[in-house]
Amino acid sequence: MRKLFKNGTVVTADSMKPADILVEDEKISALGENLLCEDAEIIDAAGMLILPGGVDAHVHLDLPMSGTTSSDDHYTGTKAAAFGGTTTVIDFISQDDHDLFKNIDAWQAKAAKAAVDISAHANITYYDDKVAEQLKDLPKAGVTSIKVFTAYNGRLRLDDGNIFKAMRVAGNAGILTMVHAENGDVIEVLIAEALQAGKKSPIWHARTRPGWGEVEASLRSQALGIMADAPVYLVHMNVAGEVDQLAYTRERGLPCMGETCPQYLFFTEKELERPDGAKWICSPPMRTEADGARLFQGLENGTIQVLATDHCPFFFDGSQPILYEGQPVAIPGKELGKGDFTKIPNGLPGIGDRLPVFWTHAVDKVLISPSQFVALTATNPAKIFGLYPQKGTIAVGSDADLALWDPTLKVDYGVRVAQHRTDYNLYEGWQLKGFPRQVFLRGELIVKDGHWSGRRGGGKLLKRKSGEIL
Ligand code: DUC
Ligand code: ZN
Ligand code: ZN
Repeated sequence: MRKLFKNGTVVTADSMKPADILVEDEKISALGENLLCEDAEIIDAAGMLILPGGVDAHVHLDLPMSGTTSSDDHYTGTKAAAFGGTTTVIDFISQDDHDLFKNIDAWQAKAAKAAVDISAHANITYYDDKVAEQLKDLPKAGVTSIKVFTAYNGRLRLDDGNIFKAMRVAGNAGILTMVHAENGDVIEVLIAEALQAGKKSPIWHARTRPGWGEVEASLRSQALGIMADAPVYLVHMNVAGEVDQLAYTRERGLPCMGETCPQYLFFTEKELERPDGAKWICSPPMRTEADGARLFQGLENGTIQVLATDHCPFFFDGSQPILYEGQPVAIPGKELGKGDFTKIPNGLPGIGDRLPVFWTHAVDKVLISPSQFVALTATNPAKIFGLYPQKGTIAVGSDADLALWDPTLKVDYGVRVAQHRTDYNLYEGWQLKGFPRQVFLRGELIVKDGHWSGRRGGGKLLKRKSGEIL
């Protein structure tokens, strides 16, 4: 199979210039002006920017929570990703069994139906000497990142001593430690008090998870990493003070990095006061406009390296079916927490929204350059998580994951356009400008003008090497 992309403008993290792209056997085999290849299928990309397929470093597919399961599985979620121009995602492997390798096997069985390329981080939510032994061997299975939690007491949280120990083993083994940084103890106290006082509406989700807990826990977890001689990556940064803490370590040349997600840039906790506020419940919660502005600035000035999604959708009303691929589907969702915010499944759709929403509000508004956009949404996550240069760029030898991006295309966005398997979209009624017209996964056309030609199981399970510190 040979394809020649003619007349497009190729955007990478370093440059933006007219170039043709020749694709052979899933890879980019030549890149340059006026390429010729007699037997190649010609794809005319005139007027298009050609971006590397997006890399979403933080998604939750088929995740059990609050008595239900997140409504996108490894097929539907990756298909939705593709519609938004993302061709690689990194999911999480729960530590359901203490045995890390059994968990990887179980995850691979579920991920085999992915429609774009996929890998996973390993959650470490239980730690002992046996786990430590296995942890250092995770890279042999292509897993080079773990996630630990400073919140969710009695469930997912490790104490600081065990986080420190896990980071030390991880650092020695070339594994990056990602941290969910909130103050678990304070959250437990505040939730108990709120429930006792009958304060159960969605806004109390935010009020019981104060931002100062993240400021404190983000510095604490970076400090643990520094003491353990291990790099740290802060996930879903959502508060200005966290950006300050990350800037503090980075200014000192320490190996700390971070990510934020569109929901923290474009919404505030005020959404939780709406009658349908449950739609915006995720952990950590959204904060204020000033926090969003500081996060945006962190992306602009390089303090924050990655824009991911934390995609973890639930139906708003899972008693009412939607039509998905022509079939009625209803999955219990946010309604489970009617009358008690602690029972609302935490999480939001976003995997397909990320690129067009951020393009509209960052690149089209000339706040972020197209190359910076590519860096934040594809190249940096590929580098940090050990997928570069196979993923995250357009270069000879890279996988031919390409989004033909029309920067002039206006789309009235919402649940009808987004392909997530859920009944709502956070950006309902938003007018977006800049959207992918065609998406290719390793040279295969999988989306064209809103039509799906990808396959269940068409994605590859990716083994990752140790990543880079950016
Ligand atoms: N936060 C969520 O809101 N959902 C899934 C996991 C997480 O960290
Ligand atoms: Zn988290
Ligand atoms: Zn998450």
